[in-house]
Amino acid sequence: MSDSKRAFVTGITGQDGGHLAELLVGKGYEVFGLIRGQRNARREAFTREFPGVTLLEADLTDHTSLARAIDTARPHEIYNLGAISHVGYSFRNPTLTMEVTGKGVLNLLEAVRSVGLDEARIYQASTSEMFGGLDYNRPGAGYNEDSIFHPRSPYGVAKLYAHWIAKNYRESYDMFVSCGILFNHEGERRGLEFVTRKISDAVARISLGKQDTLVLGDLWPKRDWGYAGDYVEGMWSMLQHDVADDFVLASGETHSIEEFLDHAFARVGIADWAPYVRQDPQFLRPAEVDILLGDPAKAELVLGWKRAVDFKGLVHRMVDHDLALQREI
Ligand code: NAP
Ligand code: F7E
Repeated sequence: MSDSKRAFVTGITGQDGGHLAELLVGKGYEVFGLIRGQRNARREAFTREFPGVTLLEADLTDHTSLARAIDTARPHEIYNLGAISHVGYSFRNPTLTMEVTGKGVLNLLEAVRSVGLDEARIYQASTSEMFGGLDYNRPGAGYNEDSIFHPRSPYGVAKLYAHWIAKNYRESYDMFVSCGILFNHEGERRGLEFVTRKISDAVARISLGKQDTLVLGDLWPKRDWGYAGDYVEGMWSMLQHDVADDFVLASGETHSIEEFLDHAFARVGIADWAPYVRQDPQFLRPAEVDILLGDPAKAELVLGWKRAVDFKGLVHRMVDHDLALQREI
């Protein structure tokens, strides 16, 4: 085993996992990542991009596999990013969501204890979806670490269980478990099932004549959107801090999907996007989170965290990336 710091990352094949792997490898960590399934379609691309990262087979629903992977890596830091993370999917698969996104965290914490690694520092990926976006909470001010939770989806409820069990293990067993309550963060690694990447991909295709229409659900919900590369810096900072704690990472601005469409289409020279966008009830959710706005003051003050990419810069970055990608294909 090398002398460098070791990190174990669940969800390493996802959006944040890619950004975090890049960050940790750049900092000289020996990085281990969880890969699930007997033939994971993302393994090949991941290994090509990160040949130095060791992938260990496990699943958040399988305590034994987690314990084995953690015992192999013996990490100083564990980042738990693995989850069923799509809100719409969680309504259609609520039990699976609770098993992976909720109970998976308990499995991980118990696996850490069972291999005697209680001193490892753990990051838990909590979410603004735990707040639920109802305006009775902190009207106009933005949610912070003390705001009231009222999740509006099976995903949000599972994440709230995960958040509380993480805090409970911090308090009960004196484990270093920090929860990052992150608002939406996006970028070129974002899955096509999320609205921002769905838009940037479609805008690129439409501008190149490869697609006619973009079909979406509601356009009025507002989100506090930032760039994922900035947010993984915050995750790392949380584990370097003296004490385990909870931190909100957010941009402090909220924008509607319509505004995202404005900037995305304008980037390719289309001023009026209405003729290209159609709405379909299949993308509506049984309960919607109307508006999310975060207050990152604590992370800025205590961790010195600050986002670098603003909303317009984020949209442009995603559209430019997808344009380049579509031109190659
Ligand atoms: P993502 O792209 O959807 O990645 C999810 C990851 O979880 C994938 O690597 C996936 O592996 C893995 N996973 C799914 N089921 C698993 C299981 N049973 N066992 C082990 N791993 C499993 O998500 P993301 O956007 O990177 O988000 C990272 C984390 O932050 C998630 O926990 C998410 O809920 C949370 N979060 C995200 C945001 C955001 O705006 N992005 C905001 C707040 C919180 P496969 O590749 O094998 O499917
Ligand atoms: O939806 C609306 C949809 O799926 C954003 C996850 O990373 O951030 C993410 O959750 C909004 C919602 O992200 C479509 O109804 C309209 O109002 O991109 P999304 P999300 O639900 O905010 C949080 C913080 C997380 O923690 C989650 O893991 O866009 N919307 N039309 C649509 N959404 C999708 N996906 N597809 C549409 O066609």
